[in-house]
Amino acid sequence: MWNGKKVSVVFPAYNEEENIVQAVDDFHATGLVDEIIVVDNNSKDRTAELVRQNGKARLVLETTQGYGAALRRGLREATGDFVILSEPDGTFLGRDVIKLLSYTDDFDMVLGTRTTKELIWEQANMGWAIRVGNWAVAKMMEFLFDTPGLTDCGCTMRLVKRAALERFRERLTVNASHFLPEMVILAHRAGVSFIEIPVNYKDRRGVSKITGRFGGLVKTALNMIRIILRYRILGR
Ligand SMILES: Nc1nc2c(ncn2[C@@H]2O[C@H](COP(=O)(O)OP(=O)(O)OP(=O)(O)O)[C@@H](O)[C@H]2O)c(=O)[nH]1
Ligand SMILES: [Mg+2]
Repeated sequence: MWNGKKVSVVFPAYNEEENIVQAVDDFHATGLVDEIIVVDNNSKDRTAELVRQNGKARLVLETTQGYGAALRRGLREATGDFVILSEPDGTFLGRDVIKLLSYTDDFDMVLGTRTTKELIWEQANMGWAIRVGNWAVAKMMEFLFDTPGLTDCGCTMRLVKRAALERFRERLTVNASHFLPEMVILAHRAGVSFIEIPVNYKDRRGVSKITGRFGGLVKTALNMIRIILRYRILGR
């Protein structure tokens, strides 16, 4: 609970058996989280079984494959007044939840940014190319849509108030890994106020599925640029 309001966390999970239980426990350890939704996305490992055993998160199965599909499902399932997106792969810290929540008096949406060098842990997958790429795509969005300052287009860790989410949730379309920019564009267009704040970013445990591979990184970046231009030019 935060100021008497319910806090939900959404974890998209595809083959996260190495991390899932620890992530659920870490976010619950804040004492602020009321509900954790693990969206299992056709995992072939023991992710679902471990969530059931652990018993501290609600397990939802999403069969449409993809990071965006899993997050969209989680956004529909969450019942809290504050909905926080994160990843159960060991890269984000549960305690950063308090940073996101502490901005909710002033903003409808609070986006994490992984650009503060002091908060990027050793071995984190945040080399020069990824950092600059995320920054460049974020700036492109900022200038083309005249949004508040943006420095990281690829940070899953973020909070949105449910009332604000409901103003644009049904318009979300992206099921693949370039989901995040569309969320920002649609939120901005719906008049949702937001700010970016620094969060910690750690090294991943387990197998990386998107930006850990060069091909995945380039594909995601190109798809992000394409959707930003499409919204700018065609408006949809
Ligand atoms: N790639 C991918 N990830 C999914 C899918 N469904 C859910 N996820 C989850 O989405 C999150 C993002 O995937 P990651 O592999 O962490 O990709 P990343 O965050 O870009 O890169 P690293 O954290 O450095 O590996 C993880 O929590 C995955 O478990 C899916 O179909 N594909
Ligand atoms: Mg990750």
